[in-house]
Amino acid sequence: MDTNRRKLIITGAGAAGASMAALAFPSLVWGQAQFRMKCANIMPADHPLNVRLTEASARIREQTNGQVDISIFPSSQLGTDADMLSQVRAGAIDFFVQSGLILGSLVPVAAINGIGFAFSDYGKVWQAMDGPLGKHIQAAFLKSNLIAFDKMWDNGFRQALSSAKPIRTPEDFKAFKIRVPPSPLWTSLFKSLGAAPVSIPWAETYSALQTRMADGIENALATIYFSKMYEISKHLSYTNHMWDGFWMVANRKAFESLPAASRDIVVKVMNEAAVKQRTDVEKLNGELAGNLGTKGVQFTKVDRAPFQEKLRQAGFYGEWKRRMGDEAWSLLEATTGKLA
Ligand code: X2X
Repeated sequence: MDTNRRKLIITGAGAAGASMAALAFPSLVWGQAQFRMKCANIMPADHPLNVRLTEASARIREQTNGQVDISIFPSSQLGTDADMLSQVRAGAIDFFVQSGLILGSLVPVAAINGIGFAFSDYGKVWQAMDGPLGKHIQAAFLKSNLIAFDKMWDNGFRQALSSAKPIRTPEDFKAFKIRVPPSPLWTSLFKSLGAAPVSIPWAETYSALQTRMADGIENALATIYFSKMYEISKHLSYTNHMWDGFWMVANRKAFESLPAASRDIVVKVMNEAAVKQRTDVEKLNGELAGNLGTKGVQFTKVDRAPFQEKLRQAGFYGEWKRRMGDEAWSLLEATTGKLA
């Protein structure tokens, strides 16, 4: 955490009140968590995101001597993305972990990691997101009273998954009803690729494939695997069209109501967990092809150049440069090289 944010958090008003309450009524809090908090997301419970969050929550309980007890709610248990975003803003939940592109409905610049074909590999991803671009986005979250933790969690490079036929060229996307998450960047990306994107929350995606409301989806291998989307759609094309990761954002007031020492523990443990989760996901995304193959998934390698060219011709990069602003765009291009 940078010094400014640390200062800001340490001077938060709630902390003094909370520890005085503990001093005044020690018997009431003895042996029980003083701070029960909720952390929600849409991902399956056995995805590394939730495995590492659960582990981190236990570690936080231990290191705060039971003071801070964070319950993890996976699998959209507390609602859709839109519901959870309102809840974390209102303080009904304390932490929300979700794709920058979806959080972009509140903090537009948070969607920038999803610019099509921007990142070629993980080295570049973490250079940007752990570096100046990530800092720029954290500052934007703070303006909306959300504290974004330093280390993003990995979802992965996203691939196209189709029910009827493999996607090989941009022409295959013509009139292809691809499910996209609710996010303007996602819709724009697939419109620019010539597809017919339909915006559907993740919790409804499996049934959208079943009922053929969508011809396919796009997501990272690990997410496809843990959500069992391969049961319906079996053609996976390695489009690598975007890198997607999750920000952990906290309701500022709730977070600042923790005593300073506990806040430091939460930040440290969550950041460490995110870094471990990155290794889990990268490994899984590399290994899962074999496993998905045994479940009948067929893999297609694609030439990505014509897809990116199609985006260029559609004016996608120019439009998103305008929408993201020159500062953020140049921080992105400092890592990815020139896009627009
Ligand atoms: O596809 C989604 O909705 C997203 C971004 O939440 C996931 O990757 C599961």
